[in-house]
Amino acid sequence: FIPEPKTAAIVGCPFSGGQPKAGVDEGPIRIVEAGIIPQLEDLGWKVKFDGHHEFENISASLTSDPPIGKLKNPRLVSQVTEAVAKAVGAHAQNGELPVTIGGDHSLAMGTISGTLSHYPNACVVWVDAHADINTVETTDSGNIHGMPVSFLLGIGSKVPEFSWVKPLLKPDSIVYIGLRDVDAGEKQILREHNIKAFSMHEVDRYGIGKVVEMALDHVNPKRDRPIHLSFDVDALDPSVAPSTGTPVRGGLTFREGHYICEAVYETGLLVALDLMEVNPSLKDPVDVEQTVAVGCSLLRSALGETLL
Ligand code: 6HN
Ligand code: MN
Ligand code: MN
Ligand code: MN
Repeated sequence: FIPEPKTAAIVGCPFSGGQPKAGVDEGPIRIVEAGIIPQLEDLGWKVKFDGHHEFENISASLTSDPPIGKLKNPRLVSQVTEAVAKAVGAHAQNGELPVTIGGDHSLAMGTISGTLSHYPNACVVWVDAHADINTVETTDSGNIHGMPVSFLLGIGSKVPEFSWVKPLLKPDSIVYIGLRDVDAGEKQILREHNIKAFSMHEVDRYGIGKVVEMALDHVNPKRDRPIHLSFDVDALDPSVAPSTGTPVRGGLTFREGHYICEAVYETGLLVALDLMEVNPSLKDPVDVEQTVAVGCSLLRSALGETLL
């Protein structure tokens, strides 16, 4: 039984601690200012939004947060993502569809944990230029936004500070679309755990329609599992979404990105949605506005906006 939530709960997460560039915390603020709430209401959703989450009390409580191994801001990221997991889990429990707006992609450690707490059988469609699956051992940058998937899978050395993250995600329950900048250690992990990934090479070869069909056939062959869609805006080509922290050329077109969202919505199985890594401080105002607008339109597509 898959409930069909008619209420979307916006979980605004102004958080940048999973990576070093300031400004990604402004992403959710700009997307709400751009009118995402009335836009979703126009699609027929009841939208709940009680203000952006405030993580200041968490940062304030941490007098110091030195690296653990290479990991930067580990206590901050752990406590923030745990709070997000609780918020997302509670919205799911209420029969609402949590729409988490980031903020950096470390937040998905929280959102997906929250989804799995209520829908243990959920699968994840992860749309990104990057695999975000580095472990404590493989990370080069130490930026935790490049690591959430490994924590969710429970691979790599355990960090006691992250003991709240339960390894509830199975390697056959996540599928990637859009990859094109995957670290050597990450490629090895993908191979070792047989994790299905459709890179830009496959998007070129088969076309986005076929890729989404194959991706869903992999994680959701009977189309009976709830779907969590985690969309990193850097999956899109930088010409489409320029204002993001780790842009990589050769990305999804505007339509390819929207097609993924539309096709996931069409399954009727979407139970949680993330839009991450919009950073309104990295480009000139025109490029920033374009990136914020494309963020809004991806969210609308995932929540049922149709072309006809
Ligand atoms: N993102 N693989 C690189 C790293 O630092 O581990 C890049 C990660 C990017 C993360 O875009 O969400
Ligand atoms: Mn809330
Ligand atoms: Mn990402
Ligand atoms: Mn990315």
